[in-house]
Amino acid sequence: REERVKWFIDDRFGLFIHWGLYSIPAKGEWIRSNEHLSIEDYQPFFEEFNPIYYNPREWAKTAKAAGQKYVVLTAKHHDGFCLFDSQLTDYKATNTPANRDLIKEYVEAFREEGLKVGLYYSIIDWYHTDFPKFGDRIHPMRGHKAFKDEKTNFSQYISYFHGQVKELLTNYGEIDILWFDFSYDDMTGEKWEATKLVEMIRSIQPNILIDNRLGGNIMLSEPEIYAGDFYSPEQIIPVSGIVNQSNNPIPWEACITLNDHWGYHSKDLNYKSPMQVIRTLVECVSKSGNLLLNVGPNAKGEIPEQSLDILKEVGKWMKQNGTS
Ligand code: FUL
Repeated sequence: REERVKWFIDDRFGLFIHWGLYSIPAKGEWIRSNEHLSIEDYQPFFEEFNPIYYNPREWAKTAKAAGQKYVVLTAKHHDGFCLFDSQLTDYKATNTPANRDLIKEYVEAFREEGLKVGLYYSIIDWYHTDFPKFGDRIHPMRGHKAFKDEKTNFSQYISYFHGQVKELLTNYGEIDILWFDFSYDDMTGEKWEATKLVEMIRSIQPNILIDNRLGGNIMLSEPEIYAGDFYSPEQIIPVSGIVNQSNNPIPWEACITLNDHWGYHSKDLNYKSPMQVIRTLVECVSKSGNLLLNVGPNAKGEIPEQSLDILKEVGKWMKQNGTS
């Protein structure tokens, strides 16, 4: 792991991008779960998805100017919609009015700007028929009587999940980070066949970094193989860095939003000030951690103006005070 994480520890600052069908209703990426929307309720957004201003080159330039060195984009979030041209589902950008593989353009654009490229992949899937619904804690159809006696074949979901990860690792050249999200309740790493998954990942791309969320988010006690390369505190900065059981520091990356949502939310104007963001970055770095700072582009593919303004200010500060 030590060799693998070298660049990551050195780079320290990345851009997180949450973007998908949920950008259209503009109430954050959990809308289906929060409002108990069925697949049918959500379908109009699939039919409407047409990000005419999607220009990942612009995004990449923005990130670079802010002093960010790497990026992570939601290839698939919990709603199950894929920004990439998967052969394993029809629920993908190529079948919407967008009509193309948005991940391909993204990977090429950021690589061209010299940034390391990561993909977020949701383990949770609210679209797949074989993902448990009725008894689940967060599924949009939890407790819904129509699903009470539904039989799901979880192993089919696992092959789908592993199969999609394989596609992401074989169709877009070298990927630097796989950011899985997330395990809960009894959804431990073994439930996802995480050991097998990680072996497959490493056999295709041995240098890729994997976050710690395959295994119930408990890096310190999971078996080494899928414990992950870095810890991923969310919306918080650990009080004094993070150590493992033998008291050695382990790599970590705080992921933090600019307002109070990950996915685009048109009414959430509770943006942090550039000063707060700079302080957050400094605090992470001073505690030997990274900062993955989030933006949520809108349905047309534009990063909100307020986020761009913050990133610009951070960039100015980085130019004066950063190391490169
Ligand atoms: C969480 C997810 O449920 C959120 O939607 C977001 O992606 C965040 C980074 O991780 O666990």
